[in-house]
Amino acid sequence: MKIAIMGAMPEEIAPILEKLGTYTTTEYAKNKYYEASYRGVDLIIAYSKIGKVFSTLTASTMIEHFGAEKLLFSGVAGAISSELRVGDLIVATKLSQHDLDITAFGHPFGFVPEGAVFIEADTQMIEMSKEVATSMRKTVKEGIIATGDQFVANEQRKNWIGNTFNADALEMEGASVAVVCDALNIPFFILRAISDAADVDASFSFDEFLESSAKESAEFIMKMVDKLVD
Ligand code: 3QA
Repeated sequence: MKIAIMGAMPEEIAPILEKLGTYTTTEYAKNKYYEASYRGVDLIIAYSKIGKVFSTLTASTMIEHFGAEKLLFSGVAGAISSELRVGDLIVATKLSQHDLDITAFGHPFGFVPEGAVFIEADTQMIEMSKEVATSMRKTVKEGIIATGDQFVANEQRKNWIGNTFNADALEMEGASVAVVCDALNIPFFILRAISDAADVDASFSFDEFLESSAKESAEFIMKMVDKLVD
């Protein structure tokens, strides 16, 4: 079994590489891929760089080139739901691209022909995450994640995304990874820890909490891997 663990930024996978200690590094398609053996399973780990295009490339590479059979994403997100505070975890039930817009032709936001507004994550791993949360004595919210090529630092834009997609959190990679995994039939799990509220203070909050929130997410992801191995 080969499991992919991806993030977008170095900080999002650093705690995972640190925990593993030893791994090999391979350069491919202008990125670095880290391979390790962990409790009898093969792991392929990478950060994609920011945004939908780079995350599409990395997810595709992990699956098609490195042979990943499941994909877990670990990272941070901006909160939309007022229930979510910095450090809180959210598991995506489904994801949508908030910046995909051919509404001029009467289509809904997030839709293109032969696509779908929402892509659903693997229900088995979502179920598993509930057990992991219980064992870690953590509360994890399940919700909708909206993805776009924008760092949202604007109450109006955030509320529009929240209302249009019923989204609870937003980020810049989840939905593109979801599209890849759905197309290639690879079960995927997207976890994010809140770093900011996507409002006027977002960039400051992000800078302050990126590392600690990324660590929260990474710790949970490794417990998910443990559960998958058990
Ligand atoms: C932001 C990261 C990108 O990979 C998406 C973090 C957290 N808060 C967000 C928000 N809007 C959109 N996405 C997010 N990630 C990249 S910009 C900062 C780059 O560092 C999730 C996310 N409010 C700059 C260093 O020069």
